[in-house]
Amino acid sequence: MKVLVIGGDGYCGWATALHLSNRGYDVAILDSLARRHWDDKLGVGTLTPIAPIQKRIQRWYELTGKKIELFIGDITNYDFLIKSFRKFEPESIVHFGEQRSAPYSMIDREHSVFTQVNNVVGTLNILYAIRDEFPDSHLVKLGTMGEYGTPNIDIEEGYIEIEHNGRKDVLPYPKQPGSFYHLSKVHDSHNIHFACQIWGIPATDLNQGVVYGVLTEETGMDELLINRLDYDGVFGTALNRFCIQAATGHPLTVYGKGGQTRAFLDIRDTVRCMELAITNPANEGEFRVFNQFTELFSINDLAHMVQKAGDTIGLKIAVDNIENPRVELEEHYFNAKNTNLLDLGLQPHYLSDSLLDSLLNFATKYKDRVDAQQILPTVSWRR
Ligand code: NAD
Ligand code: USQ
Repeated sequence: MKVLVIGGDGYCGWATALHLSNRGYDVAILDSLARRHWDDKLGVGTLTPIAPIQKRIQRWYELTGKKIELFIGDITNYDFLIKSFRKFEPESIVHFGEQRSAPYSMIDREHSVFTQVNNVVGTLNILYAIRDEFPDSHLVKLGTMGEYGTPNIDIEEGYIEIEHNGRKDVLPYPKQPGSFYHLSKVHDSHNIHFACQIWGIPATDLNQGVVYGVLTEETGMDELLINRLDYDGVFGTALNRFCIQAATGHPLTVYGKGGQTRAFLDIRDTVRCMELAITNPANEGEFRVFNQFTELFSINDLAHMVQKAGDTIGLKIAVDNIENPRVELEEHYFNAKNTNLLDLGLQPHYLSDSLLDSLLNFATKYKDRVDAQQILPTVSWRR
């Protein structure tokens, strides 16, 4: 099967491209390399040194004999997008190619507008390319668990049955996202759902939790294949940041009370979920939603787990509850369903087993590359 991985130079996309290539799929990567540029403009960078995309792909070919085609360009440019589609003729389109940081989207008006234009227009262009020339292609789109927000009831997978004034219907699950980035994903979901209904496109929206870990079978094969590990206040997720903070002797930066609960999964499960979604495609006109995560943790849970794992390698780790730069509930109910991917055969990895090997050990190995200026948060949700 021919799979186009849009955003294939990024964290999830790179690991997915190699995983699929290794299993015999004919893979192409499409990426604008914009993420490297955004890092440069903010003066931040991955802890692990990632090679240029051309070198990564060349090394993969030397090691395995498997070719990955490369399309460098921006999916908000329709002309580039449709020409790439025509050249590769994808059967599955895996779409990771968006601006994915909540803090980045909250920097100022310019970054909010950019995030929403980049994400919403890119996805709309893909929908039109499928409609016009590749109507049988299956779109596998990365959404996010944060689309749901933190409602005081259980979170279903995409849809909820509602009874109102004596009548019943199955409706899209209510969305209450917490940043302009998360909102861009909600807008995407609505656009994809509508396109499925009117044009019969088959699509899967994967509401993914926070992904962690550097290692997959493939990215661990060679230093030139290493994946990125973001720890700065804009692109670094809490768990990554805690590991780097632990390795450098900085107290863990828990925002506010730390009762914020989120969904999580290992990068090795992300790549497997992508394979499960493309080998079990949605039906014509179906807008299918899977919640893609394996475990739920509060931020305090994460801090305790990092402390415990750090203890085993002699790190003495303090925790600091700093003022929360975000506007969000710090103590709340959170219970989400995730049975769809498990039913397709996902066998989860667990954070307690991978924290050391896939995160803390990388954090200590590369700690000399840490820029101490990037540890504290720099973006506020407030005016
Ligand atoms: P990333 O920033 O590492 O990778 C995204 C890639 O997309 C980058 O290489 C970037 O250059 C490319 N890109 C962005 N806009 C583009 C455009 N207009 N045209 C072409 N390429 C473009 O992000 P990631 O962490 O790999 O996330 C990938 C996707 O998964 C995103 O859609 C994100 O919202 C979603 N997601 C990520 C996580 C996570 O924890 N990392 C969790 C849930 C969902
Ligand atoms: N947080 C801390 N300390 C930190 C950093 C963050 O307490 O140093 C808190 C935040 O306030 C928030 C929680 O940790 O309550 C999660 O923040 P995060 O930065 O780890 O993750 P988030 O902003 O939610 O975004 C990440 C990815 C995004 C993806 C999302 C999945 O960057 O692309 O969509 O996780 S989810 O959270 O399920 O929506």
